[in-house]
Amino acid sequence: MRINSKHLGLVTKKFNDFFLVDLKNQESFGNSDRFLCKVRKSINFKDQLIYVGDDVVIDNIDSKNKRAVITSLQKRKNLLLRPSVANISNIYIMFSVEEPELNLSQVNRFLISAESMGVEVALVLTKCDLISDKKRSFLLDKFWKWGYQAITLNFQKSNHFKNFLAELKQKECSIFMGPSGVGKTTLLNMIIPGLQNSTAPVSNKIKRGKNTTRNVELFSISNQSYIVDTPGFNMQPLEVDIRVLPNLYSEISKQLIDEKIKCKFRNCLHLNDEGCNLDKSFERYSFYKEMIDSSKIHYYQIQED
Ligand SMILES: Nc1nc2c(ncn2[C@@H]2O[C@H](COP(=O)(O)OP(=O)(O)OP(=O)(O)O)[C@@H](O)[C@H]2O)c(=O)[nH]1
Ligand SMILES: [Mg+2]
Ligand SMILES: [Zn+2]
Repeated sequence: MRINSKHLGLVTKKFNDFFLVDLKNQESFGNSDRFLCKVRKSINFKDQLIYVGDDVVIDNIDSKNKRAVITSLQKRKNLLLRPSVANISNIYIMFSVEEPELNLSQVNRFLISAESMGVEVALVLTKCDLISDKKRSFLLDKFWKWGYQAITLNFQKSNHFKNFLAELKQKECSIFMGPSGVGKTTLLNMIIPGLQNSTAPVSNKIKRGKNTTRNVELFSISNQSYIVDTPGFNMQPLEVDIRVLPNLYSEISKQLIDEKIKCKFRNCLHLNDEGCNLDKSFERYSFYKEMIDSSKIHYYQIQED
């Protein structure tokens, strides 16, 4: 795509001061449309850094050596932190049902942290070959109650991957996030023909992943669809304001919005608050409480008019 005779590109990888940029909309500059770029020295992006997923304008295109310079950064829709990725449309939280074993509190933290981004969030359960059909149904039912229709995968069943790929092709830019060793890169290798990124078995002793993927990288799966693979990390730091926390739990927001339940205080945290009318008999309530309790923000109640 040309903007004032310059070219619009997408940052797919970042290392030190260099960026790999794919030309958008398939303008052909030889056999590959990927350029190694630096940012033009005279440009000051007002201290804004450039991240994977950013749209940029490139100039000084050297099609023989595949080099170019980034001259400006386009406005971004959103920026995910840890890992830093821009312009995400869908977050896929990935967890294995075994090896490493499922930790529900950790699943919840990843989901809530993703929900705070304001984009579509989905849950993917991998390694379903390691559990019985009965256990799989049990988990599907559990997460349904949490508000998620989980996608279940099993690398012995290729039809699971085909269906999932068809879904991903409907999305603009999907990111795979979850702990190390759950199979994020394995999935990517299965859905992108020819890609053979490194994967590694979980360690025998502690049944944890080995942090195999080290970089954030964006891959094209069709003209308009991309997937981002990320390094796995086990603790998801939660940087969510507790005042918005209730809205991120579907079990709570359903009651407050759909069922029009009202508590005495407008900003009720639904703990032991006076006049709280929330039905707290849902499974994730203990996780919700833990999150609020661990937050250090001081909070004052405002009486409902
Ligand atoms: N049994 C079983 N093993 C799987 C499945 N998917 C992936 N694995 C295995 O799980 C291990 C870890 O997979 P990776 O793809 O490296 O995991 P990752 O999430 O990318 O891990 P990091 O890059 O460290 O974050 C590999 O040995 C895979 O072969 C599955 O469906 N079933
Ligand atoms: Mg990986
Ligand atoms: Zn309440």
